[in-house]
Amino acid sequence: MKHILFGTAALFCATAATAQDWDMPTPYGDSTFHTQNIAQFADDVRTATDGALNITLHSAGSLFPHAEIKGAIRNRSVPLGEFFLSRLSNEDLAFGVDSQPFVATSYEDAARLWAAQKPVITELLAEQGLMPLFSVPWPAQGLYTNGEIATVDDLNGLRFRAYNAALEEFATLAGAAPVQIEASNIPQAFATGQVEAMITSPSTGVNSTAWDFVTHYAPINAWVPKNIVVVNQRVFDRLDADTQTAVLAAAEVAEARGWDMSVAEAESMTAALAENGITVYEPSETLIDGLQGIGATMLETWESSASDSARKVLEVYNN
Ligand code: PCA
Repeated sequence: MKHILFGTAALFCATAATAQDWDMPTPYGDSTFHTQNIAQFADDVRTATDGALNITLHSAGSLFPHAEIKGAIRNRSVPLGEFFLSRLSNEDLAFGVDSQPFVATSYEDAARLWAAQKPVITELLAEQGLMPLFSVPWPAQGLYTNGEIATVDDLNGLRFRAYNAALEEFATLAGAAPVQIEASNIPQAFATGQVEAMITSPSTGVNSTAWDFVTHYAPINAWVPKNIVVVNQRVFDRLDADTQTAVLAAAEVAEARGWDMSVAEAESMTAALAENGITVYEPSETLIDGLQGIGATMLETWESSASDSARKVLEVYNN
């Protein structure tokens, strides 16, 4: 007994001496599958390192607002965090290719696009002392409105919720009036009349109880945008080799699990929208033609200002 107690104490001391606590900010709420996947990632790291690396999640922008998460990792306020990858398109359009309408619209496309994008953005992030750990897509983006939308003209004048520059441009070209709103603030933005339509995934529709404020959903599957989890390179380099290996292994597992979760949600969350009373309808050819036309216009603008890095992503993807 004495021996066992002594052993436990020694183990405790060894762990306590090297144990590290990492705070991890994320933008989305606890019911979001991305957050759940990251919670599992944190558990996996804790288990694999026998508690030597303890990651504490701070979801829904509770530690840092979404817009500040990348900067907080960069200046080492936190070692790692999650954000919506295409938010960085203002730094380089390479970050935003996944949010260009009708470039990659299926999981298969999205996987090929990520394969093309990953080496390029890894290099860009390295210039800022950041390293990607894993990236997971949202289900393809669909259209939420009150009443059915038959043509692009029906979007004219609608106050439209947006979450990045590309969606803002898309809404504007459709004649709508975009307003930037974080996912956690969607219900309030609709309740107060700040917005009356949106494009997002079935997951975010369900997580924000869209049936409380819209009647119709069309799976226009316009793009498949991703979240990314990024770690500060210097902080990572200071981990011992075993812990580094454990983090990278858990990240690889989290990326595969996250893509599977996303695929499952595309179906189950669309069904949940219908179960909760939303009319899910197939978009008309006229509507899709019109929206694809906007996508083509956006791609022209994109090409006129894209960096060599951004061009390379699209080139590799298209070949
Ligand atoms: N949900 C997030 C990003 C894309 C998505 O499906 C949002 O609406 O903010």
